Amino acid sequence: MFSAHHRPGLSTSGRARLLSVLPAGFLAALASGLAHAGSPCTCAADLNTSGWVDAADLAILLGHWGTGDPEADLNESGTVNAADLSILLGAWGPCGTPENDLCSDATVLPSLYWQDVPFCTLNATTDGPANAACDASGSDQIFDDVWFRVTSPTDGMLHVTTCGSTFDTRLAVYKPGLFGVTCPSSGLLSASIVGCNDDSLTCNDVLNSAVLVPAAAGETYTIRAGGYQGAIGTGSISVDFYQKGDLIEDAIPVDLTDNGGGVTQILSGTTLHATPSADPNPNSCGGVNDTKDLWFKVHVNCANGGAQPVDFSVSTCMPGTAMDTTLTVYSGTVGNLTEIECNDDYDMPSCEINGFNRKSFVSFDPQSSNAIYWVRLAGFNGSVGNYEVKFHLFCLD
Ligand SMILES: [Ca+2]
Ligand SMILES: [Ca+2]
Ligand SMILES: [Ca+2]
Ligand SMILES: [Ca+2]
Repeated sequence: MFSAHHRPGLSTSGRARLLSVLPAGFLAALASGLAHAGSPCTCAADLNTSGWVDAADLAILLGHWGTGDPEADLNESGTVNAADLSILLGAWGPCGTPENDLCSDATVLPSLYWQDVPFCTLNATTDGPANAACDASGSDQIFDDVWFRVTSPTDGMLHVTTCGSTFDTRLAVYKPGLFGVTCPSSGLLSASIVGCNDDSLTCNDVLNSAVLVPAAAGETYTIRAGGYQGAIGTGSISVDFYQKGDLIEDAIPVDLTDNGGGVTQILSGTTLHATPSADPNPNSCGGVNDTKDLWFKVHVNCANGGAQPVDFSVSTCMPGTAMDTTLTVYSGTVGNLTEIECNDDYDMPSCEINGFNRKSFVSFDPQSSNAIYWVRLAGFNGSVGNYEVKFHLFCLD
């Protein structure tokens, strides 16, 4: 890395001399505006990303003069011409810092389920503290960081990645600390780190980063993106919220303990924001595998130690279900599921929507008490809507 303090720039007189040798007509273009398009960096004219807009960048631009090379086509007009030159000259000198360089200036994102936001760490300063949660590859700091803030629209999970970024990123997520402080510091009044990552196998470039943390509806999370050991560059962060139960790792817990005479639990909600589980997913019924689904983690248990479960059933054939569902029950563990039962449309009047069997019912003998079953409630062929699901267990002494 160069040191900005020793970087030679052009003096005012040098710039004046430069102007005298520029192609005719550029002054008019200069007056037409200095908007920078196409890059998240405030210093897009810094073509060689040195931290300065200087003669080296000018040489690059002139070297592409008249071409459509996007590297030097600053206003994305399709041609490198006087308009691009005017942008470069207008930005002459040291680059400014990103507007979200400081945590206190974090870019506030809308409260959406899914969004991608470009960022640039060129000329960013390191204002966040090191944290043991970030310790990897000999460093626990996130260098040259930029900041975002977002409020969760839902209870569930927050998934942030820098996948696709052009450099070795690091990423952290914080939740408010004492008195609602949103920025981390070394003091007592610091935001709390809830996740940090350097390299993630979930990104095509494993030097990019990903964090998956629990989220609470209405809670504000602060996102910090930076680099490993001085790596800087451009990228995009994806900020995704998954509603409770959308991911199997965040399955909705259902305790089905029969104290005698059977036990019933009824839950309701919507799959409106549910996303498809990984495909292929074991699913022997329904139209397509890749349906928007919610997961339930059901603890099937007979309170009387001598009792045996004889019937476990799950049903969406309830008045509150207004969608074409499928239900699949699995045993096993996350990542190693075995399908036990599956149903798309059950033939019973309560399972009808507009006179057609659309809702679902599964039932089987669990064989043993104190077991975990995974229930996947999906919309047939990608449909979403409101659901009401009934879990029932009956044990026999
Ligand atoms: Ca910073
Ligand atoms: Ca990394
Ligand atoms: Ca899902
Ligand atoms: Ca169905």
